[in-house]
Amino acid sequence: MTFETLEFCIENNLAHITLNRPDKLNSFNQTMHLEMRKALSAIKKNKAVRCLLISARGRGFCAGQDLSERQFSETESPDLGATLENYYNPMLRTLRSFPFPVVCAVNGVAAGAGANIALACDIIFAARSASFMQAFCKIGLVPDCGGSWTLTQQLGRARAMGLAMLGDKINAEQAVSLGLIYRCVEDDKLNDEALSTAIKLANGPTLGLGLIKRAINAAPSNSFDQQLDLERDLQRIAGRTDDYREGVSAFTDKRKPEFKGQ
Ligand code: LHQ
Repeated sequence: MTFETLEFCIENNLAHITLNRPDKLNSFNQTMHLEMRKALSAIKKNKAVRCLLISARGRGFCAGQDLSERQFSETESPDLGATLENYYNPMLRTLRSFPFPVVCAVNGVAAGAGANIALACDIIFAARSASFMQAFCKIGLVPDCGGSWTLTQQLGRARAMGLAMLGDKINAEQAVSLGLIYRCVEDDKLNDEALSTAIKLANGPTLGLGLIKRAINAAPSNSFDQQLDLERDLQRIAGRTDDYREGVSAFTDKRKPEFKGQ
């Protein structure tokens, strides 16, 4: 599959999408939306995929929606809700519901929708020089792509409100200490670190990893009791996988497990 705004490949159980409009800081224009939809749909259909890595070309990760495509007229106002409904929301729902890990490598500025797409991934690495910015308030908009949810869940009301209303840039180290991302790495190590983690996950106990994702994603809306019940149900499923058997055998035999994702 060849695209104009993305690089896309699936190799050895790992799908890799690279945002590739570096001159416009990888902001989402219509072509990129359509290509992203096609890439995600190809991943959904390919049962061999066990991890997705999202990275980006150039000095930015993604500056959100391409603002140069927004046409204003005297008589009509744009329906941004439709853009969310048709493009961003399906993308975010797909990333959250993939039954395998989604790793993100944030190489530079991640602004607006670009920040919240990154924050919706499962394991987020950022280069030391990267930054995150809820740019929406600067142009009169509301955080989208799940940002109002993610920020509130992860930071609490006061800090979510501050970042969303002031649009301050935070750097990668701050994002780690706030609990927004997993790790900050040196700029020249980012791609290697994210790729080696993605390869490791693509060779991991995929069903179990997918169940971990379900448990952690469900936790914010569950009571402790409900979560205990969910853990019981998911562990029942995990305990019946070949990879659990392999994990225990490898432990007993003192060897490295060879997980098949089954
Ligand atoms: C851009 C963009 C951009 C086009 C940089 N578009 N060209 C959802 C539903 C529907 C519609 C509305 O939106 C949404 C969600 C959203 O994402 S809303 C938020 C949209 N994003 C923004 O408001 C961020 C706008 N960009 C910026 O504030 C800055 O560019 C940041 C802080 C990201 C980076 O600043 P610098 O490092 O100083 O770079 P720069 O501003 O010089 O940008 C480099 C180039 O990229 C430049 O093009 P040029 O041809 O002049 O070199 C920019 O125009 C272009 N670019 N963001 N979103």
